[in-house]
Formats: sequence, structure tokens, C-alpha cells
Amino acid sequence: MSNNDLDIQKKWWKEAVIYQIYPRSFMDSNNDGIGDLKGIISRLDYIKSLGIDIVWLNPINKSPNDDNGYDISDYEAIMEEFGTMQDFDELLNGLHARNIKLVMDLVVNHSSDEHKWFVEARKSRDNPYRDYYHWWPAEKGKPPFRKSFFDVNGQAWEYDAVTNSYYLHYFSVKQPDLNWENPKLRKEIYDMMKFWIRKGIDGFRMDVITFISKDINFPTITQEYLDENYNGSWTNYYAHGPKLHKYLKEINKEVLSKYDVMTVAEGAGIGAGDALKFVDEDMKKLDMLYHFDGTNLGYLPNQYKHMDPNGYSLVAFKEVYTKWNKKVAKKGWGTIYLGNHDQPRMLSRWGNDATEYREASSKMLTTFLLTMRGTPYYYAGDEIGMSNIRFDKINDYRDIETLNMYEKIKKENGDLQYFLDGQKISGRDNGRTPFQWDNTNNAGFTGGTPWLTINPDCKTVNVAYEEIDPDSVLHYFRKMVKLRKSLPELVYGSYKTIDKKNANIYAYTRTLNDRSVLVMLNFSDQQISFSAPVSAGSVDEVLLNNLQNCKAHKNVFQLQPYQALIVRLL
Ligand code: ISL
Ligand code: CA
Repeated sequence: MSNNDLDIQKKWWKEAVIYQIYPRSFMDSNNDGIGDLKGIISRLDYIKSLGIDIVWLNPINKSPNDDNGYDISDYEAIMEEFGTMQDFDELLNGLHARNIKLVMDLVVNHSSDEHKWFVEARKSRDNPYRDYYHWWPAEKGKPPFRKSFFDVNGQAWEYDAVTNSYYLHYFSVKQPDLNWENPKLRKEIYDMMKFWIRKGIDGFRMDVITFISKDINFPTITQEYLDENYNGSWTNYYAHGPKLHKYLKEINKEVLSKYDVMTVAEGAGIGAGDALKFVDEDMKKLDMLYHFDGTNLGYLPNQYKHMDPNGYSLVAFKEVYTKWNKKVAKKGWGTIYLGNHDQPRMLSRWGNDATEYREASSKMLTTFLLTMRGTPYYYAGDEIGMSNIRFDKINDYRDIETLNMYEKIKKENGDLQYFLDGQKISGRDNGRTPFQWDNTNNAGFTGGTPWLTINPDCKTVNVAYEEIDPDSVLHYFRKMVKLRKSLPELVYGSYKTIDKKNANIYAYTRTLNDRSVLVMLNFSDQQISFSAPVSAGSVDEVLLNNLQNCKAHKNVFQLQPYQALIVRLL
């Protein structure tokens, strides 16, 4: 045991399990095919039954839904499809009554082009809202290239004839970037944050917050420059704006420091070396950030999220999580996730969704998420083992990222089939198909036509079915949550990897006050013999096992495909 374990400041958000709900896909209450707040309210007892502590809701603010709510047209109103402010209050009260906290998405790198600020700003160059956004007057010539992630031409500057100027949009043309240089804009955002905190919410997940500061001289940037300074990536460049940390400090001072709320940054473009700049408590900025080093593993370089035919290397996977943990071992705090609304399903991406391995590998991944050091962000649907839907046709998709990327490749006469094959692995809609409640029509999600096709595996992969089966993925998740909550070493204990170079097994100990547990995870579809680095007598009891058998002789474990074992060490 190291003394540092004891020095870690205790916080409710370090001890919590966070459950992420994509409202559009969770439960539809009025049969329009779109999940809504009343739908979530109707499932509060289910959410409570999971044992989780915090719900993170993807954006529910008023939005024309160009990017499913990540394009906000009124920060203090609720999206019509999702319900009313009354519904929101009821949801918040319902969660709090069950001792569950609520974290909301804060989308302030950009607004919708239908937000009144932008509607005004584009009217004239001297409009009072003009400086709420970034403009490039056309008489200066074409603006220097900036990449847009969701633009059909890949260009982040859009020409607007009304004022003969271009505006900046890192995401779609309907998501103009807000100008954080403007103190009036910043004040509006801080007031808006306070509005929600005063309503009683418990924190914010901050969407692409690393992108808010721009070099407003807009220098010309070449690929060589990106290669040399930003590992070739626009995301990395966008994440290192000159005033980012000034703004984060200001957000903390003006808003966060006044309340007991948690924050987690979407850490796009941030490497482990920068982690403490964000989450060192002494710097008074944010509490947590989630990185992309894990979720980006195994994709081919320079090709749009196509999987390397050799898959990903478990050794590299272990290195990523070990490296990040090390950065926050003494100061700050980490996060762990394997999927969310921007990612394919964790089972398909990191486990094995073939029928024979579906359950074992789902449970194994759940064991990983809930035994690692750092706050787990668990994505709704993973607790029942939902998998990628793997659409064949572009028409099946609803996600602007996939649709606009397709248009772009088409314009460039690129290989559309290759792109579609890649989307089966990495497309965001894989993680957005409606939640599977039972085996009735539309999986019990809606009585209407679902906004996105429901995964046909819903006949057997659903809550109702798994409630009855005591060995289901769902029951395992509940057991695992309980175990985490009953063992302080799984929250505050130090983390140490074992047999780092083992290509199939991820094993580590978690230790607090001389109490240790050993976690062994078989990430492969083979039986693997694993020598635990402990003397035979020191393995005490098996605390959790995702399969029926535990074959062990002295300290050698025969781990079955995707087996997960947690044992107490004496
Ligand atoms: O940098 C990227 C380009 O590939 C992405 O990883 C990017 O960081 C990510 O897509 C940002 O996600 C967040 O902001 C988007 C929204 O579409 C996502 O759903 C959200 O999670 C724009 O608001
Ligand atoms: Ca609805």
C-alpha cells in the first residue's frame, strides 16, 4: 500500500457509477418514434434497480436536431420532441427522490445556426451579436483552410452572402462556433450554467470543450505544420487553443467554484501528458476528462475509422489505460469508458458479439469498467449486451457524420463501399439504436415507427428476457456495481498491472490499506493458462466470476474465453 492512497481526497463523483442515457433512444412515451423525457420518467425504477449513482443525459435543449441535439437553438428551453420544462423538473425530482444525481451535456463550442444569437449575428456586420461568432470578411480573400468534421466539403468556413463573410463551423454548417474571445458571450454562458445548477442539476459533461479557444489571427496551416506540432491531426490542433486554460479557470471561478457540481470534459485531442492541466484539483478547473487514446486504438491511420485487419493489440490497450492512470494516480482523477453515443457498441468493438461469446465478453468488459481506477461512464444498453447493428445501406443511417462523410466521398469519387464497410465497425448509429426493453413490437421502445431501426437481436437481447435469467448480462452488471460499492479498494485503491506483455490477459491488482483484489480478464476467444503472481496460499476467495467454473491449480488459472475473475488476495 502506498500512503498516497490515503491522501486521495474523497468525492461523491469519484465513488459514483455514471449511467449515460441517449434520450432519443431510451424510451418513447407518445409513439412518435422518438425517445423522450416522459419515457425516461417511466423507467426510473429500472434505472434505480441498476444501482448506478449518476445519470448523464445527452443534450435535451431546444434544437433543430441537425446533430441530434448537439446544435442548440435555446439553452434554457427543452427540445419539443423530448417534452417540456415541467417534464424536466419531474425527471430531476424523480432521480433525486431515488438518490440519483443528474449531469447534463453542456454544448458551448458551438450553437445552432437557428439560435437567436446567430440569427441576429448574420444580419449585419454591426449587429450587436456579430461578435458572438467567428467571421472572415470576404474582401480579405478566402479564409485559411480549417477542417470541418461534418461538412460535406470538409471545409469549416461557410460563405454567408448577406454580409459577404465566412463563418467558422468545426462541425456542421448548422453548428457555428461561438466566439469565446467575447466576454459578453462568456457571461451569457456562465449565466446559463447557473440557470441549470439553480434548477438542481449536479454537473456538466462538457462537449468538445477543448475546442473553445481559437487563434483568432487564423494563421495558414499546412499538413507539415500539423505533422510536426500536432501529430498530424486537426483534432489535436483544435484542442490546443491559446486561451483554453484561461477560459477553464474562468468557468471555475465564475460558476463551478460556487456549487458542489461535477464536471467532465470531452477530452478530444488531449494526450495523457496534458491531463493534469485540466484535472489537477489545485489548478481549479475541471474534475475529470475522458480521453480518446483507448477508443481510437486499432483503427487504420488516415482512413476513416476502418479497423486494422489484425484488430487492436491488448498490450497497447493496457498501455493506454496504465499510462493515463499513472498521470492521475496522485493528483486529479480519471475516467473509464468503452462506448458512448459517438462510438460503436462496446461488445462489438472490444468484446465478441458472436452468439457463443456475447454474454461472457459483455460481462468481462463490464468487469473491466467497474474494477478500474477512475469513474466509470457506462453507456445505456451495454448492461444488456446490445451490439452493432451494421447497416448495409446509407439510407439506413440517420447520423449527420456518416451521411455527410458519404456525400463528401461521393463528390470526391472515393470508394463508397469501403466507407460503408468501415461504418459497420465504427459508425455512431451503431451505438444509437433504440433501447431493447422486451420482445414485443419495436422492442417495447415505441408503439410508432422508431426514428432509427431497432437491432433485430432484440428478440433475445432485452431487459424483460434478462430479468428472468439469473445469469444474464443484466444481472451481472447489477452484481458488479454492488461489488464495486462494497469494496473501497475498487474505488480509491491503487492500480498495478501484472504481466504487461501478455497479449490475451489483462490482469491488475487494486490495493487499499493492505487489502488487495486481483482482477484477471481474458480478452481472447482461447483458453489461456495464467500464472497469477502470488503464492498458492494467498488467493483467498473468488469475489466474482462471469462463468460457472473457476479452474485453478495453486496460482495457475485456466481462464476460459472471455472469462473475468476477481479474487481476494491474502
Ligand atoms: O474530433 C473528432 C473528429 O473525428 C471527434 O472525435 C469529435 O471530438 C467528436 O465527434 C465530438 O463529439 C461531440 O461533439 C459533436 C457531437 O456530434 C458528438 O455527439 C459529441 O459527443 C459536436 O457537438
Ligand atoms: Ca416521443
